[in-house]
Amino acid sequence: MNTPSGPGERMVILGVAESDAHAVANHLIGMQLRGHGFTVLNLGVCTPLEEFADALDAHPQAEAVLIGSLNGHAHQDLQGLPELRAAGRLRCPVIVGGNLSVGSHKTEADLERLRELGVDHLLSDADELVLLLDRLRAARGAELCHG
Ligand code: B12
Repeated sequence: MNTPSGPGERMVILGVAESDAHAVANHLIGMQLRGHGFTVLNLGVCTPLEEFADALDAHPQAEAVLIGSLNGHAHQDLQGLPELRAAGRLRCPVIVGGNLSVGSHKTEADLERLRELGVDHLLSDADELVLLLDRLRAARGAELCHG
């Protein structure tokens, strides 16, 4: 879906991490967000981080970049985030969700490693997304009001 968003429209960039071919949640999340009125630029599965950055360069009005990872290799796939951020790219909230490490037992250390790369928000349930996007938008609005 490559329709540019008009004034007042809400847009997000969505995709699945580079090594990851799990497509179902990606499609469901896209549908869910469109149902809430978002314009969704869905880059689909196996998307290198650089392509998320290119998409944000092309659509700087996007509110967030949403990256799914199910195969357990989120940390490896997001290794390039500090370098892109240091180059001034991917400067919007990066939200990562799914099954974020290998194995069924997830530890706080697994999540902390992702935060250390610069991931802004970690979610395990896509149902939390709209609430988070609304919260981020409200916080941005408040920042603008207070200069
Ligand atoms: C279907 C499936 C496949 C299919 C995918 C087909 C396709 N085109 O999508 C195939 C067979 C290709 C596959 C391959 C593999 N898979 Co697979 N797969 C599954 C399976 C059975 C279902 C996934 C699914 O579609 N669920 C339905 C969706 C709706 O649910 P979900 O993905 O959990 O998403 C929810 C949340 O995670 C979250 N979420 C997901 N994405 C995002 C994104 C954002 C931004 C947010 C906020 C939230 C969010 O919200 C969703 C709704 O609540 C799961 C096991 C399971 N029962 O979950 C394993 C599973 C994900 N696969 C797994 C593995 C290991 C693999 C392989 C490595 C296996 C192999 N050795 O080859 C490969 C990896 C391929 C690759 N390069 O990624 C593991 C991952 C284990 C881990 N992380 O530790 C799982 C958990 C199975 C298991 N128990 O071991 N897989």
